[in-house]
Amino acid sequence: RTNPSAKTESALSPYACQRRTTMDNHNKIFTDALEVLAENLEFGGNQGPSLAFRRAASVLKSLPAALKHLQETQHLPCLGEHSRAVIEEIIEYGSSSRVEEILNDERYRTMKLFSSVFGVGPKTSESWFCRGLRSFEQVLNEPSVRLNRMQTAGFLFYEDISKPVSRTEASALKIIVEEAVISVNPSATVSITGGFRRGKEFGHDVDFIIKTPEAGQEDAILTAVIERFKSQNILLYSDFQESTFDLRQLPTHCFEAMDHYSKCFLIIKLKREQETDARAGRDWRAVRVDLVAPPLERFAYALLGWTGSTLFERDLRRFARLERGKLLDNHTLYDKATNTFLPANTEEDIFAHLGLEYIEPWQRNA
Ligand code: TTP
Ligand code: MN
Ligand code: MN
Ligand code: MN
Repeated sequence: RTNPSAKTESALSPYACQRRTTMDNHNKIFTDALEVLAENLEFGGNQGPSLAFRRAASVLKSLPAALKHLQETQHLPCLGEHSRAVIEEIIEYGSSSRVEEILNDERYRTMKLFSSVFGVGPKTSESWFCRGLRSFEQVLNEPSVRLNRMQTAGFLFYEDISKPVSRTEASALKIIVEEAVISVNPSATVSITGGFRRGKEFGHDVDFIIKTPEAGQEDAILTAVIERFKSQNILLYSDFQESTFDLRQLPTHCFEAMDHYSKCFLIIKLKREQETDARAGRDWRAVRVDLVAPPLERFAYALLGWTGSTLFERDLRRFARLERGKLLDNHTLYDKATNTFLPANTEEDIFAHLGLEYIEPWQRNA
């Protein structure tokens, strides 16, 4: 009963970057519920409380088996009173009354619907909801609503881009992106990053990172790739953001900040392999694609940052700052004790600088 090794054996780190979390989630019934609670709080602008539910869900995702009894959560980190009550109710009754209530809530449902549109975030969704709008039809017929270019594309291609992208489609896109990149610069390479690099079977988009050996070519290569897609008549939407990268900059303290690399958010026509959409009279579907092109010496930091998951990234930075006195972001790793930047050629180098065991991309689904 007082096995001294039992405690260390079951000790799970409160940091996602010290846990191995594969796609094999044995506690989906609990994590789905906790994530609905988190999302509902985010829709109300309550990021802090929502993070508690996100962390609780993440801990459960890393467990080797399904929870059967509440006592099993006793020694787990990041599980607060609220999360435990939700888990207990689900163990006992199969669902959480609070979660069911949220899923039927008009505000939650409308916010969920509106923010599913490319270019529409929680702020825009909220403002539409507050104006009494409840459906896409009402939004599109409301004279006071002014859609920006991204949102216009989001509605135009909604049916296609709200459908998950498969791994097969991601591989087909990789060939298209690779062909375009190599035609512009034969020594550049393309790697898949984001959710597909973590082993996901489906994604909301496909993320690619481009490695260019020549310094300062990052903006030029992306503009040339975009031009090539245009000339191939497969470009449906493009938002190119040129590099604002400054080598002297210290890592940002704010996680949400976008990075400064040259990047573009695209909607691409992807040819369908077999059946053609007879009704729509077209043999392609629209797919969201993100491209990022960091300078060569920043590749490892950018790859690590773009691989995700969001919670894994958040905890890497938090761990670096609180446990190691180092600042990490998508561009660099800075040691506050010695006032030096720590160089890295690979992701392994960054984990080593932080004194962390290496976590493979498919183990970062925190
Ligand atoms: P997403 O493509 O949003 O998410 P995902 O690939 O994990 O999941 P999904 O299957 O739904 O597409 O983002 C991928 C990673 O890119 C995420 O960890 C955040 C990161 N990212 C940055 O680091 N900087 C940026 O400027 C942007 C746009 C994304
Ligand atoms: Mn398993
Ligand atoms: Mn993605
Ligand atoms: Mn993306």
